[in-house]
Amino acid sequence: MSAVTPDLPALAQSIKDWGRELGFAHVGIAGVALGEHEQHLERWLAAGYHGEMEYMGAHGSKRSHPDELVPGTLRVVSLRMDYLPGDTQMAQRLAQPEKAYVSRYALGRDYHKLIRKRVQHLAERIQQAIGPFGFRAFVDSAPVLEKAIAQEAGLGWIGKNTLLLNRKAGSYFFLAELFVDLPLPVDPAQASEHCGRCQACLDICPTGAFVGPYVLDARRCISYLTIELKSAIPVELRPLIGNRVFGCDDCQIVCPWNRFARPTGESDFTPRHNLDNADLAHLFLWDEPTFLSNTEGSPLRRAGYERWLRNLAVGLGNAPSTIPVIEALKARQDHPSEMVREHVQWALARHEGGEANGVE
Ligand code: B12
Ligand code: SF4
Ligand code: SF4
Repeated sequence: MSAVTPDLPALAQSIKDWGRELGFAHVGIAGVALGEHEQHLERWLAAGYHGEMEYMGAHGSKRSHPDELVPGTLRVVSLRMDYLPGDTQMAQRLAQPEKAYVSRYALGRDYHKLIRKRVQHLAERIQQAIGPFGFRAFVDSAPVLEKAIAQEAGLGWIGKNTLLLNRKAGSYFFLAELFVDLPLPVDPAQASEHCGRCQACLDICPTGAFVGPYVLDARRCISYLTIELKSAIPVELRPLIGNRVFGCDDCQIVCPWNRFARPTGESDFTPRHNLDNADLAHLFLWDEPTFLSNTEGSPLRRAGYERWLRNLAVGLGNAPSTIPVIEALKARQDHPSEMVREHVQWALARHEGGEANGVE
């Protein structure tokens, strides 16, 4: 707690103003009690829906108790930053099976460092105003129930697609938090939800990953399969993945609230290397040094080269049987990775057997 006793309501307002100056679209303040979300998390873990993401269950009750993760925490400042870089023709790319679809959050610079730095700046501004106080900044990677906190802070509601939605901004944004030991006034939690009778996200999911509204079996989600899963992609799911090679946006594209999504003001999220309009075959021919240099500071690095090729091989297996597609696959038939070779074999077999999309 700070040495000076600050005017807490005025400080809360300043934190919101500074947050907006630092590029956040919305800032709210929550307490540390996350209520029923803890049980939802426990049930989800007990069902095994987290698959290989062992980190999701690895921190005991800290994930649902911010004050156990960082003792002394009294409030959590929740922040969101839009990431959609203008019109990237999502539906058009998904309808072009020879193109690679990279999910729209991953086209530009990795958000983790960028956002954590901004949250850190926010903490420094608070410190300038009130003197030393206890804080920790988080974005995505820590054991924090970010969407539950955001809902508590009034930033939106958790929709049936399990993402945080906002009536004025849809869902194409990142979440981040500043844990503080200051007893700031809290914002009203978002009490209403606005999905109503809609269930477009549940119906559109290409792999049928939703067990029901608000419950996702991550093991079937394309985002998990292409980014988190380290081993081979289950054969029965490969044809359903289409041309999605890194993440998936379908349950957001279809969401009516995303008509209100706003383009990001961050130039760092602008697509790099034509990733919003690249051919699968072209990306598959990047060698490892090219992959490493083209993905420097990008979220794509998380997959690593081997999994990148694995994902592209699946996309190519689902692409039309054209000469560039077949040639690209053949060029990687002898790749040193057993996993890559197996996915390439699968893809070539689809073309030989005439099972792939739009065989000529
Ligand atoms: C693990 C994880 C994943 C996993 C699992 C997703 C998931 N739904 O849990 C995978 C790899 C599949 C994934 C995918 C994506 N992710 Co992700 N992911 C996370 C992470 C690290 C943890 C999420 C979590 O806590 N899951 C635990 C389960 C239990 O939570 P849940 O499914 O959301 O369930 C909640 C509610 O639905 C509700 N609930 C559960 N069951 C029930 C039952 C009933 C009856 C009711 C009423 C409610 C209810 O309570 C639960 C707890 O709050 C967060 C970052 C973080 N630290 O929070 C990012 C995060 C959620 N991901 C994010 C993004 C952007 C994505 C993708 C869009 C990326 C992409 N384009 O490919 C996809 C979207 C897929 C989807 N529909 O969720 C953003 C979401 C921003 C937003 N607007 O909400 C986050 C917040 C990262 C960030 N800092 O910005 N992700
Ligand atoms: S991201 Fe794609 S695969 Fe995952 S739940 Fe949403 S629509 Fe389904
Ligand atoms: S698509 Fe419909 S049901 Fe799904 S999150 Fe959006 S509004 Fe809710």
